[in-house]
Amino acid sequence: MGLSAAAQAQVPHPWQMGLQAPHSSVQSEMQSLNTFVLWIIIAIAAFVAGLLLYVIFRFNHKRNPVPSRTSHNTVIEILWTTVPVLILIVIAIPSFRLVYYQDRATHPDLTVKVTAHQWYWEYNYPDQDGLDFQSYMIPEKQLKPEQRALRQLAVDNPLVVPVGKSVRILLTSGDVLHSFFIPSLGVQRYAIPGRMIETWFDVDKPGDYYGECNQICGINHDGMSIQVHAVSQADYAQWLKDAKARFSETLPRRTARVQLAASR
Ligand SMILES: [Cu+2]
Repeated sequence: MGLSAAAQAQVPHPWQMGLQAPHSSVQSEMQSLNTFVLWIIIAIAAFVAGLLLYVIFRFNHKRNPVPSRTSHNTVIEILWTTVPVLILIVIAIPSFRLVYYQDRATHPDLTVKVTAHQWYWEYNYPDQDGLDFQSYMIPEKQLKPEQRALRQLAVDNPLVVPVGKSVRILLTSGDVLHSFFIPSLGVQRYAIPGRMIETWFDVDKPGDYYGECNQICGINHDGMSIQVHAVSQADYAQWLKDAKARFSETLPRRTARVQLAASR
């Protein structure tokens, strides 16, 4: 599986100020909401700063030696209650819409079960004869020179998905709390032992999209890198064939585990 150079990869950059470029429907929506809320925040901050400056200028001790004794003003009190409520409603409506949009895939094309372990990720394709493999971060010393920018990000076996398809993620943990976090795809969900949490993404372009476990989960928490490798449908079909052969040695072990569990 080729690891693309840092230039095409969705990775964090030094001195990055904004969010990573969006590459899924959910992340595009998240960035629009982020920009929308940012403008509301700028307007409120400017308004409050303007009021403060006006009060400092107009009502200081020199210009206003005898302060007003006003303690109530019904009109102003109604305004400063209703206007913030309206602003919160304006923010809440698109927020809730987005929360439910990213919560579940409405028409998933494929399902990947993701299990977090101390300290690696396990990817399982239940519709592909239970294709199952583990994904470990490549240690810094083993990175090729062109992979320098992928320090703490590149993995040995990426999660491979077809471009443009709705990928349903079923997320759980085999031990402690972890978090499945891929910024450019708008994915961030807890992996909780004993619980199955659903989310989804669709990748818009072929390439590599990097993330990390985002919940302190023990001494090698920093080694739980995530790499999503998005390819065309044809390449995906080819990869499935190769991967089934390559990772087939893990299948008998799994079957043995299931038999062991059943015999107890
Ligand atoms: Cu973790």
